[in-house]
Amino acid sequence: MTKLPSLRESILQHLRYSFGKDPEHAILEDWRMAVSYAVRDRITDAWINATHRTYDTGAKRVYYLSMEFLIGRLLEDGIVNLELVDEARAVLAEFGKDYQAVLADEPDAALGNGGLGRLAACFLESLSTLGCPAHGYGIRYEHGLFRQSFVDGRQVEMPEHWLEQRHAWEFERPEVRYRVGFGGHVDTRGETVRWYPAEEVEAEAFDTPVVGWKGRWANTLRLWSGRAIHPFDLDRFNHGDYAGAAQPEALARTISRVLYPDDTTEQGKELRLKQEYFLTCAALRDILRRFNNQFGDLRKLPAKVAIQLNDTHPAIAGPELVRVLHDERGLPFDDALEIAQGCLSYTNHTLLPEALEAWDESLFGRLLPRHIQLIDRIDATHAARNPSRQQSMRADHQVKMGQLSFVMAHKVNGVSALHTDLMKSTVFSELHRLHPDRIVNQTNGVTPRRWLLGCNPRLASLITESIGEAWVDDLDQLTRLEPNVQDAAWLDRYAQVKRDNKVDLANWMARHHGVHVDPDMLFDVQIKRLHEYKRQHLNILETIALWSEIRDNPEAGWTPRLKLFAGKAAPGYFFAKDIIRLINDAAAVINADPVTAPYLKVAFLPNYNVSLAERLVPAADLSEQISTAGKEASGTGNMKFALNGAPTVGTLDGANVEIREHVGAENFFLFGMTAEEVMERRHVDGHAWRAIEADPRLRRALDLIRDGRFSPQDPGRYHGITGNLEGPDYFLVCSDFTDYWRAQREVDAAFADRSRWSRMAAWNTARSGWFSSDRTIRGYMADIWNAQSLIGA
Ligand code: T68
Repeated sequence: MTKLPSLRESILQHLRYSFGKDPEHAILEDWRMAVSYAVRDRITDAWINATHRTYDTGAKRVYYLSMEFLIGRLLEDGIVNLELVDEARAVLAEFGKDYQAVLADEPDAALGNGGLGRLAACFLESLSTLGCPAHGYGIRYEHGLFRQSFVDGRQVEMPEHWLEQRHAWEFERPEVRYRVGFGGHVDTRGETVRWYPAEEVEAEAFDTPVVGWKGRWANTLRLWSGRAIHPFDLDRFNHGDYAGAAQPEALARTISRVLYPDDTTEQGKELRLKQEYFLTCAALRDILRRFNNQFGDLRKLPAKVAIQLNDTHPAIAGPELVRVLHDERGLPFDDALEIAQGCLSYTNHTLLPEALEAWDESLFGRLLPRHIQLIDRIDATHAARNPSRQQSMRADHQVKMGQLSFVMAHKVNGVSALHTDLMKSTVFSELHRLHPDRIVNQTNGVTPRRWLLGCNPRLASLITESIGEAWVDDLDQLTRLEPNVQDAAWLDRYAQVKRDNKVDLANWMARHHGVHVDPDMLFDVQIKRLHEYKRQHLNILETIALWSEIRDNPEAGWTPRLKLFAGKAAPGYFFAKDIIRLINDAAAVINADPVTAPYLKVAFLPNYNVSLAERLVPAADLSEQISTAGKEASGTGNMKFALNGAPTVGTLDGANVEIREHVGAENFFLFGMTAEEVMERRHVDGHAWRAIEADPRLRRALDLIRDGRFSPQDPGRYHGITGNLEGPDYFLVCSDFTDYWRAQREVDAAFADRSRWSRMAAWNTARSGWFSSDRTIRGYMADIWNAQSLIGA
């Protein structure tokens, strides 16, 4: 390995020789690229070494298949993990460049919708930190999640072009290409079955190295891009059909063009199914090629290869692996099935019936005619071995991907203790009875490098000064802060960190969004995808009720509060978009009210993404985790807030339950029905009306919305929302309102006592170490993958 020059030298060399600029003429983007290349060079050494070690030791590899990797910006990740922050800042300062501005110049790679995609990104970082040989496989979407702006309070979607700016992190691998087929027919001759696809495209690999803490290890994120096998039809061109000549290329590229911006219902779109097969087919070919080169004997596959399915989106991996092993490599079907099951495992992220993937069987059979045959054979084999089985993978003319994933996996996991229990008792109850050892829990986690060290440097410094730096990759060490939490002087410093972070955010909001807020207000934050079950509308109802109460009695000693929202709604999810508009409309009215101005402000920040979360999380006082119990599988934002010292106001849902156990009930504002009570309440006739009748504050808030107080030009604008809440109210907003109001007034009282509040916040930090994704990944390695760390091996 060549010795690299100093970071300063590296940056200047790249500026000159990679970008042809001297420091005087370099623009911000040149600096960003030069710093990125200098950092990348350092990552590349770790990366190539890690690959050698994996080959030399013959270790088992983990493959994480996911339609989404919400990686965000990568430069700061690299700088932080290589401990180059001070050096990079100094070099840039020497040339009059602002470190933060250089970081912020990087496009935010939004190759995901929400929690599922961000979890995949945290997992990759932890896999590298732990030195577990791993690859992430995904799609290199040209357009990530849409860019959101507001026009008259309404969400407007614009395409995201993250690849239009220069991007420093990927290595194109033109030599790594696989053909992926669709459609066509199946030819059966006795035992020999062959699939002849009608259409074929090529998947080309692009690799991004993912470096772990201190650069000890780096793994690969390999993203597939679609291309045509014969990109240009010269014959059509020569006949004057210029547009038609380029058509094969355009069609193939469509496959990796857009991320489906929907985290609720699977649109029955052919293209989505094509994307899923495209990712899976290319990934499996790549995995088998690597395995063949090194090991050869296919029966060893489960000993050397662990394939994790991030939700059912890559579930076609089951039948595809069986197809390759049986149809192409000639293994007996039963052996192929057993080998595939030995490799595969599946993570479930939702119990919402509308989000469980099911494909129309005629579409599925048309696109993947051999796979549907194999699914039937897998289903029949499973039924024959389990005679009491009643459900099937094929029902209602659909292919049920959850059932398929369960049967094809040797382990199936939920993402929080409550969610895993509910999987056993609801959607997978029959399969759980037949395979009682298959479902395991792996409560989600977040990487502390990005979600504390990187995003909250002030708090990170205070922690390191107090207990040393070992916490960064051993987050349980945060409990060593417990004595500090009893110390008034230390708590003052902790409170000062939070205040400084709030001042930064307030300045940024004033500069970029024209929103002016007092940093001494309570910063109450709800940031996540918009969804009825996440109940942003419960929050805005409480805000409107609070506004009315303050107006009634402005001198009652209210705790000043800023209600901050951010999040995107799926473009076709009209109810969620109405909620956004309502929040914006209410904000305009409330923020213009001089009576309530000292006590209440509301802001909805546009275009929520990873970078905005990194800005908001360190500055939050209160974390809103208010989903209808039983609906949020886990949550991961809840963990980021707790770690950064924002106590939760929340229901007993997902990982909130475990957060409350860790930080202590006295440092958590609990409200609302339990998952069991929710199920019972739904059966109470007129539950919404009963709740409204019983609570005049709720009654008044609903009246204000329905009567057009926030939409005077269009009084009926929110009748969809009020009609839903006063009628079916499936997510039980009304039934939980009164208790939510109570919890929020407890928050007011607690916040008014500043030393009490700081103590609660600091307990949250000290007790959140368990929510590191390092802990989660260790769990997967031990309970699911049987994989080992190669650091120090
Ligand atoms: C989230 N799911 C869960 N789905 O809602 C959240 N879905 O509770 C959990 O913490 C997180 O996963 C990680 O486990 C999602 O984010 C999606 O984004 C999605 C995307 C496409 C189709 C279905």
